[in-house]
Amino acid sequence: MKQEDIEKLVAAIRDLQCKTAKDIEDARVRFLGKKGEITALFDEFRTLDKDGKREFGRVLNDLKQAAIAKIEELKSNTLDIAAASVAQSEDLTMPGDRMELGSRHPVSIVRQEIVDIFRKFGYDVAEGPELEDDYHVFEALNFPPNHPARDMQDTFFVSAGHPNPLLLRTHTSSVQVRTMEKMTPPIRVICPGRVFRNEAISARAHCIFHQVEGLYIDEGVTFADLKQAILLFAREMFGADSQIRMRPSYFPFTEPSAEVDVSCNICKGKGCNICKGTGWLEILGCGMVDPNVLEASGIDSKKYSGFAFGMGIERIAMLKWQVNDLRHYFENDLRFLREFSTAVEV
Ligand code: 2NL
Repeated sequence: MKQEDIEKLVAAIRDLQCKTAKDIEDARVRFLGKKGEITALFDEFRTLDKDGKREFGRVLNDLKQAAIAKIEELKSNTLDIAAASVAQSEDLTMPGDRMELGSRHPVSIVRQEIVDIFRKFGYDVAEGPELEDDYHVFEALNFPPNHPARDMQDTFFVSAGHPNPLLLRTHTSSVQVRTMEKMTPPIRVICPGRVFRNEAISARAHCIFHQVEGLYIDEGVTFADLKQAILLFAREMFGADSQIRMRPSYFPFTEPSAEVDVSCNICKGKGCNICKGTGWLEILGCGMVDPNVLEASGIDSKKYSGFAFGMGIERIAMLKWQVNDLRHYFENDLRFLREFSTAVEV
């Protein structure tokens, strides 16, 4: 075995040129076939002594790898081969692979449903930042300075120890504050969005959830308007025969305030385990916007009045589909998500 024979082969392979698939196959047989030139060198190699094996082992292997690589390169650069392999392996007239379509998340479905109902009533949709400041989340909404919701326990503060610290919004009311700052009444707006609270995660509480809040401000708006708006919403959302009832409640930003129950659409008010035998399900909180809140955002509370309401989207979705654990909404387990796949619109 001679070094120069090997070098000649290296050069021959390097300079190899082929036009057709046949040329490439001929070249492969010439070098790598059973009786090929490289194969012959390997046969000879086996007869060499230890020193000879040490001398030629590496170069022979390199030569063989270079030949294989060159043949592959020629194959991929030669059009009729590429075409032939497509023709052999694929029927281009076959229908494509089916893609599994994702489906909308239940929270997303319900948010859209709520938004659509209020759009039909003439409300605009507004969105705003999730990272907010203390002023828009608390101060402008009439939270007294020592209100427990400002406590570190409930709110994720991003920068503390500042007169107007940054924080993750705990409700979307901040978007409505920004709307009041920008607009003059009449204002009809709903604000869907993600909110954050520093809570231990359980079946009934999560540190991230979704809300839709609504705000209606004009001259002469009364509690009767609020009641009617909520009743119409409940009938659109839960069925035309739904009833509502209001219980007095307290929020810092509304006065008077109420919590609203809708008649249980499972047992039609007779009492079942979903409504815990009461016939009623709590769906939202609401009230007449506190004059302080209007004034803080530059709206004349002598001329204008308004109502506002807020609901948790996960809660409404739990009632709609009888989901018993809030954590399902955040785990993205496909077995859960696929239950909603019929709701896909393609
Ligand atoms: C609930 C209760 C509520 C509001 C939200 C609001 C916003 C402005 C002014 C006054 Cl800018 N009020 N929002 C009012 C009453 C209740 O939410 O249980 N949410 C999940």
